[in-house]
Amino acid sequence: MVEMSDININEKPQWCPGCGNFGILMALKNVMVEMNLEPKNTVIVSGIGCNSKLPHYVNTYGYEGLHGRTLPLASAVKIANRKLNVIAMSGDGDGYGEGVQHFVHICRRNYNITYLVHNNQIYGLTTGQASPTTERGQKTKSTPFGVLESQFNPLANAIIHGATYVARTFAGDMKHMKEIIKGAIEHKGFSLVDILQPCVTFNKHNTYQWFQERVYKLEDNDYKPDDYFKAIEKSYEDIISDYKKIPIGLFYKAEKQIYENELPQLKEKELVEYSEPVDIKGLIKEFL
Ligand SMILES: Cc1ncc(C[n+]2csc(CCOP(=O)(O)OP(=O)(O)O)c2C)c(N)n1
Repeated sequence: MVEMSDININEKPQWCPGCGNFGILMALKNVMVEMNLEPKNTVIVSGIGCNSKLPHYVNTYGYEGLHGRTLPLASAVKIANRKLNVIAMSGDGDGYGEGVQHFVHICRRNYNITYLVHNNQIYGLTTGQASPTTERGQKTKSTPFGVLESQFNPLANAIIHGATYVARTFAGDMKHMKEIIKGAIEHKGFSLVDILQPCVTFNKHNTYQWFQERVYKLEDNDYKPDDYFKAIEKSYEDIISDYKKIPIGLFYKAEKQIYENELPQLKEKELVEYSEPVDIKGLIKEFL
């Protein structure tokens, strides 16, 4: 049985006091214990950003990659060894800005990967520039006269491009976060969990109180996550209501073929189980 002491690590998080990342870290660790996810079989892959330091604070395998390249790395890990639990994480900048092209195509492929996006509606690590999910009109360091673009809708994009578990939760609600993350890890296919996360230092607009006054749970409203078009429509409620209502919960869930299970090269065994060393020189020669 996995105990909390197995996944705790003697490393103090470098986040600002009150940062939503603390809650996300705690929720993930609790889920790992509840689901008995063994650290030796779990890899947390991240990009660059405040959020992306999280793999340093859990005793699993971890890989902090390049900015925006979280998903290609996570998919490479999955293809190398499907037996691993692969949890990828990004910020809204990393995932929906620099990494958006990967996001689209990884949704299409439907890898069995859990993707947690710490959506604080700002570039945190670089101290407060607008991100793709910053509200239109909001003044930030990079938009002193207000954001001119309309907001990126991560949930609609995930559904349209083929993700099979699409959910949103809130870093101020530990119970909800745990349930949604647990469902995402249990799900067989690509799951996006967009986590609304206050950045207490660089986003003074989307505060804990601001969210608490607006979020409501889909599951309390008889919502069923099995209707593709209804899910897309629901994912626009925050934008359409001018942020008076922000639904959280499971928007969409479906079953679909998993990309890595259809690769003919992996029919017999995992890539890491092939014992023959790769002939690098021969391979290079072949391509020259
Ligand atoms: C290719 C590249 N472009 C830009 C940067 C600078 N940079 C580092 S972190 C970051 C933004 C991080 O914001 P987000 O992904 O939202 O994560 P947060 O820090 O808010 O958790 C940027 C632009 C970089 N490291 N690499």
